[in-house]
Order: sequence, then structure tokens, then C-alpha cells
Amino acid sequence: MIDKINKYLEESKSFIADNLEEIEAFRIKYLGKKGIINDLFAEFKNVPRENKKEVGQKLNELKISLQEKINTLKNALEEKSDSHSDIDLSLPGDPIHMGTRHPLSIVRNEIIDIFKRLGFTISEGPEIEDDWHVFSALNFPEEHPARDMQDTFFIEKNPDILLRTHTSSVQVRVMEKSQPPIRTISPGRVFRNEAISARAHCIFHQVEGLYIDENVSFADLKQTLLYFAKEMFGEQTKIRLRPSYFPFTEPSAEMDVACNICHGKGCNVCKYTGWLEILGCGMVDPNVLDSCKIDSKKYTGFAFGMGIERIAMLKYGINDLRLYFENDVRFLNQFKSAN
Ligand code: 2U9
Repeated sequence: MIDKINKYLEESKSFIADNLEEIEAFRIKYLGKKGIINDLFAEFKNVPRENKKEVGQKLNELKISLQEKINTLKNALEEKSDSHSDIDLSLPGDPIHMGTRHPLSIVRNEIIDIFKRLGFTISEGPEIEDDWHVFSALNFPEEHPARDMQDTFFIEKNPDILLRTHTSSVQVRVMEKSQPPIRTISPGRVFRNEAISARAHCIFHQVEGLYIDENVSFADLKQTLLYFAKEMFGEQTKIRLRPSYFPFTEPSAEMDVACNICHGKGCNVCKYTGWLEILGCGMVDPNVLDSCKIDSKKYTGFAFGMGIERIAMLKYGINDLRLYFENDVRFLNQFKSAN
């Protein structure tokens, strides 16, 4: 029997395995219920008493050696799978795709930077507003069409609660809280009840500006907006002001920049006028100052407002408003910014 055990010892020690299945088959063959070890223990009963000690020791030696062998084989297999020996570490890594800022964010940040350089602060306020801050304080008459359901989103049939249609409401809040000098811009999202098309959207973004102090004149307004136009569209940019009307400014004007595609000669972008409209502006109506508890005899002010979508369209030659909201990466990836 000793010879038999020695033969199994030799045999098992030289066993090699490539995978777990082979190791398991080896275990069953030797240590399974009907395996060699159990057969040998059954045979052990018939070993003469004087040999029992020697054979018993040998049998235990075989059993322990088999268990060690199985553990060693399993560990070797695990180490092999952990070592990733099939990975080539010299290959270049997968590139990390950097996102880009949205064109509206790029242009908004540029507008903010320009006015910051002129000493304007940034004001923010609620998107859900009340009638006073959006319309009444801004001198909109009771029957003004902007107050109509067709133009403004009202919240739950309550005619007093609505989505702001311009960020001038933020500046009404600034004026109510503080006295001049006030020099602030309010960038933000606004809402108008419009059918969505290439030229109109129910959500868009504005920057409105307000400057109130003693002796603020139309000349200050013009010079501020000329600086803005040159910073935004280039040093050579020309501007013109056309008379207009807004309930909250008097006098009011619309500002054009000379078309930067045809340089004033006329093309289909400027509809052969040579000019592109970029913003509205004017001197703050004294009624608005009085509504906000600012002395209209002592102070004057100018205000302006622009749509960020429109400025970005002119700057980048974008011809459809819907592109801003579709999140198509082929569109978005074309815009790179420094900040
Ligand atoms: C206060 C008083 C007056 C802000 C102004 C405009 C003219 C204007 C439009 C441009 C395109 C809005 O996005 S748009 O549709 N805005 O034409 N906005 S003056 O006047 C103010 C602001 C605040 C307290």
C-alpha cells in the first residue's frame, strides 16, 4: 500500500492545470466522496496492525500534499488573471473628450465682462414674478398687449403671478432696495408666449442694463453702447440709433451696428440695409423712477436691453434659434471659449 500511496504522491505533485475546471476535476479525483483518498482509507482498515502507523502517516501526508497542491494551483491561476499580462501598457490612452461652453454662455460671459470693465455690477432675480415688477412699475399701461395671455405665461389663472418677459424686473427690485448711484446689468432667462420657429422661441436670454445717477445723459448712453459694440464686434464697428418706443424709457431708441458681413454695402443677412439691429435703449421714464421711490427730479438714468440669442447669431452667423436648444454636439462643438 505504501508503494501505491507513493505513486499517487509522485503523480499529484507533477500535475499542472490551466484552468479552474481542471483543478476541480483533480480535486474530485483524489478528495471527492468516491475519490482515491476515501478508497485508500477504506483499504487502510485491512492493513496489519504493525504497519498501521507507517501507512497512516503516509496516507495523511498524501492528503495534506493534495490540499496544498490544489491551493497552490488556484493561487497561481488567480495571480495570472490579476497580472493583466495581455495588456500593452505602452499603447496611448483613450482621449478624454472635453466639453465646450454653450454659445449663449460664451456670449453672456463676454457681455458681462465688457460691462464689468465699465463698473457695472451683476444683479439676479426670480423667473416667476408678479405683475408689479414686470409691468406696473415699468410704466406699462393697464391695457398694454404684453399683459395679454397671448404674450405672457401666467401661473395658474392668477393674473398677478407670471413668468418674467424681461429681466428689467430684476432692476426694479434693485431700485426698490437701493438709492443711486446704480450701475447694474441683469442677465437671465425670460419667457414669452410665442410659437417656436427659426426666429422666435418661448424661452430666450437677455441682458438688461441700468445706470442711474445725477446728470446721466443720452450722451452717456450713446458712449457706453458704442464702447460695448466695439468690444463685442471689433474696434472698427459703427453704430446708429433710430428713434423707437418702449413704455419704460423716454426718449427710446433702437441701436444698429454696421453689418459685419458686407460692411454696410448690403447683403441678405442685413436685408440689404447695411445695418443689423442689436438692442433697444433709452432714458429711464421718470414714472419708473417714481414707482421705485427714486427722486426723478434729482436723478436721471439710461437703460438698455438685448437678446443674447440675437447677439450670438450675429457674432457666429447662426441662422436658426432652435439650434440653441437642441443640444446637438455637432453644433455645440464648434464653439470654443477662453472662459
Ligand atoms: C428699468 C427701466 C428700463 C431696459 C430696456 C430695452 C430698451 C429693449 C429688448 C431688446 C430685445 C428686449 O430681448 S429683447 O426683446 N429690450 O429694447 N430694454 S430699454 O429698460 C429698462 C430696464 C430697467 C428699471
